[in-house]
Amino acid sequence: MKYATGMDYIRTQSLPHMWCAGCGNGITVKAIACALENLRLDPRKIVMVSGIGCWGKADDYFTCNALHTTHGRALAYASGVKGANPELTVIVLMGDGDGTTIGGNHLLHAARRNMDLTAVLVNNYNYGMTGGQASATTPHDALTSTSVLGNPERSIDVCSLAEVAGANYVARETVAQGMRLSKRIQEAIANKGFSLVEVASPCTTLFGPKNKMKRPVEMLRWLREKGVSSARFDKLENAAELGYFKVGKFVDRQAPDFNTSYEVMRSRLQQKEEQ
Ligand SMILES: Cc1ncc(C[n+]2csc(CCOP(=O)(O)OP(=O)(O)O)c2C)c(N)n1
Repeated sequence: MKYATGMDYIRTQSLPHMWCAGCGNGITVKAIACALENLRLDPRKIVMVSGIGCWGKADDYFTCNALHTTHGRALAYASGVKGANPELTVIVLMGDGDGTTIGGNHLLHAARRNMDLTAVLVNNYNYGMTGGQASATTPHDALTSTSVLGNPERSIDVCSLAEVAGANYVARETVAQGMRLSKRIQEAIANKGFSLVEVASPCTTLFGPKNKMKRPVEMLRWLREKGVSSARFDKLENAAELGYFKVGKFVDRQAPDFNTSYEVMRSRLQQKEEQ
């Protein structure tokens, strides 16, 4: 069996990348590139729409078209791109601060609208680029530069949010299992409608060291141990309180995407005009 390398989709001129040692962003780039190769997509017909932050720099490392936008607004720009040219494959790259905190409202409505976009949201549990402030996914009681005595807030479950808002495809994986992650991204791109893949990833410079995980490998172990299947999660007592979270595919449905519905409405206008 031939395994994808993803190399046709990786912009080698931009390497080495700018991320810290042990960061999961490189694994996620590779996972996306392999998914694109397996789907045999033409890089000229793909647009990577990124927000701002460490993960927001990811569009630099692909051979595809790129649109580097503003913090929290990548989904709005991506909706414009897809609306203008439905032939394009649009992949949205957002951090947790980007996609769930400042941009949470856009996430809700992108899922509800069910436009054919694939959001790859790298959750490193804090605002990485600006110094490790708490975000909407920072676990309760975790230490960050803005919660030095522990986070008094509770974290949001991005996947549940996307599911109830109406996304066609929702999954979560960790960077500790890159091939599984790539498979989910491939499924997400193949699904016509709004898809969200949450990538649980280590911030080895800020979040890890503040939370008793001084070395990158300790964060990877944490992700691998705590990320469990839905079946295992449901069997564990006090799973959420003990820091376990579900990984796997949560939603894979075929509700009509926005552009398909829009064409139906447009044909009504045509019918009216012909009457
Ligand atoms: C509108 C706006 N608000 C705030 C900022 C400052 N800012 C830049 S990156 C960033 C944090 C990014 O965190 P996240 O989205 O989680 O991505 P990460 O860096 O962790 O990959 C912030 C607050 C900005 N550039 N624009």
